[in-house]
This record gives sequence, structure tokens and C-alpha cells, in this order.
Amino acid sequence: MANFEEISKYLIEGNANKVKELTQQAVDGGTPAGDILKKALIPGMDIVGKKFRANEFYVPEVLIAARAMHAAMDVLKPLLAEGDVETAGKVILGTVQGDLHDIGKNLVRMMLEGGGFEVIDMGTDVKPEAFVEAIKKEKPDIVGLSALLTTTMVNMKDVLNAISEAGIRDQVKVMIGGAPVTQRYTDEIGADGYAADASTAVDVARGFGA
Ligand code: B1M
Repeated sequence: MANFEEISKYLIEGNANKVKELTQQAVDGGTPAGDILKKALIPGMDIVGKKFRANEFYVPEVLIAARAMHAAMDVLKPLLAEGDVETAGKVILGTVQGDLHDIGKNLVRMMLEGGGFEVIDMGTDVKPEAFVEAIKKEKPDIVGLSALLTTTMVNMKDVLNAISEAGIRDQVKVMIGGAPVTQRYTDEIGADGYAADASTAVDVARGFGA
């Protein structure tokens, strides 16, 4: 029986080697990849997020924990892709134009991938037209926009406008997030969903029912 708490503990400590080793052991012992993800890794990252918000963790600790999560995902991804967790939908994700922050977006990507979504990460400083082109090409279920600056979160509205002007607004759900973003702002610009953190992003994406 896999020790989920031990995996979580090493994840929170950012011990990538140990997390990878225990994840591999759990898989070899017959624990389903989806269980390791849901019962050890996601709860561990949730605690990392809580500690960050409480100023008990700073960015380096978050990055080190994220690296440990990546190490475990290297083991789990092929198994998740095999159908242990069914594909939940396709997401195009990016940080909006003018904004170079990507730590939170990368966590959102990791959580969504962990939750069974296929994610196309467009990186940072993504122009509205680039989102539109990607939607036409990739036909995602969801577009995820991240912004960390009060000066760039307004560019989320430009992305929504560009999607509407291209006549494809009804083809995608738009989820937004990032430190300055609120539910109120989400309603104001007409986005479909808001998530305050990476694990909530998975719930919101699932709630769209892709
Ligand atoms: Co910048 N920065 N930064 N910065 N930076 C902030 C955001 C700031 C609050 C710092 C401060 O002044 N106290 C401030 C913004 C002020 C404001 O607008 N209100 C700020 C500023 C001003 C700037 C510059 C302008 C500084 C300068 O050059 N004068 C500059 C702007 C550059 C640019 O983008 N054009 C800048 C640059 C940088 C660095 C490059 C040095 C670096 C970014 C490195 C990187 O991302 N690769 C950086 C960093 C690290 C920060 C802080 C310290 C940390 C941000 C972070 O990664 N948090 C930040 C201060 C702080 O927050 N304490 C700050 C950790 C991350 C896990 O949280 O990103 O909130 P977060 O993501 C969460 C949720 O928000 C949510 O889930 C994530 C995980 O739970 N979420 C989503 C995020 N995206 C989502 C999308 C979703 C759903 C949920 O759906 C799609």
C-alpha cells in the first residue's frame, strides 16, 4: 500500500529524488497513477500553496516543490496517458500580453495535466491574436489566461474581445486567474470562470464539463 502522506511530505520539502523514488515504488506496487496524483501530489501542492499564501513559504520553496512534482509527473504521465485517468479536455494556457510571470501559470498547467487535461502552454507575454490563432488550430475546450500585474490583467479583456471578434467565442470556455484577478473582475469582463489557485483551476475546468 503506497504511503501517500510520505510522498506529500517529501513533495512539500521539495525532495525531488525521494518523491520520484516513492512514486515509482507505489506504481511498481500496483497503486493506480490517478490515486498517487489525487491522494499524495495534489494535496501536497495544495499545502505548498497554503504555506505560500500564509508567508510561511517563499517563491524558491514553491519552485523546489514544483520541481519535485515534475519529477513525480515524469513517472506518472505515461500511465495517465494510457487511460488510468481519462482525458478531461484540451486547454490552451498562457500569461497575457505584457506579463512575464509564469510560476503560477506553470503550477496551474501541472495541476491541470495532473487532473487529466491536455494542456498547450503558450508561455508568457501572449498577444490576443496568438490566442485566437491557437484556438482555431488546436480547437481547445478551454482557454486559460493568467496575469500577475494590475496593469496587464486588463489585457484579458482584449483576449476576450479578440475571440469574440473572430466569431469563435461560443467554441471555448475562458478561465482566468492570477493574484490581482477576482470573481468580480471575471464577471465584469465576461469570462466563464475564475480560479484563485491551481487546484481550484482543476475544479473550475472540470465544472465546464468539456
Ligand atoms: Co513580479 N510582481 N514583477 N516578478 N512578482 C509581483 C506580482 C508583485 C505583486 C510584487 C510587488 O510589488 N509586491 C508586483 C505586481 C504589483 C501589481 O501589479 N499589483 C510585481 C511587479 C511590479 C513586477 C515588475 C513590474 C517589477 C519591475 O520590473 N519593476 C516586473 C514585471 C515584469 C513583467 O511581467 N512585464 C516583475 C518581474 C518579476 C520577475 C521576473 C522578477 C519574477 C517572475 C518570474 C517568473 O514568473 N518566471 C517576479 C516574481 C517572482 C514576483 C512575485 C515575487 C511572486 C509571483 C509568483 O510567482 N507567485 C510577486 C509578489 C508576490 O506574489 N509575493 C510579484 C507564486 C505563484 C505560485 O503564485 O502567480 O499568484 P501566483 O499563482 C497562483 C494563483 O494566482 C493562481 O494559481 C497559482 C497557483 O496557486 N493562478 C491562476 C495564476 N494564474 C492562474 C490562471 C488560472 C487560474 C489560477 O486560470 C487560467
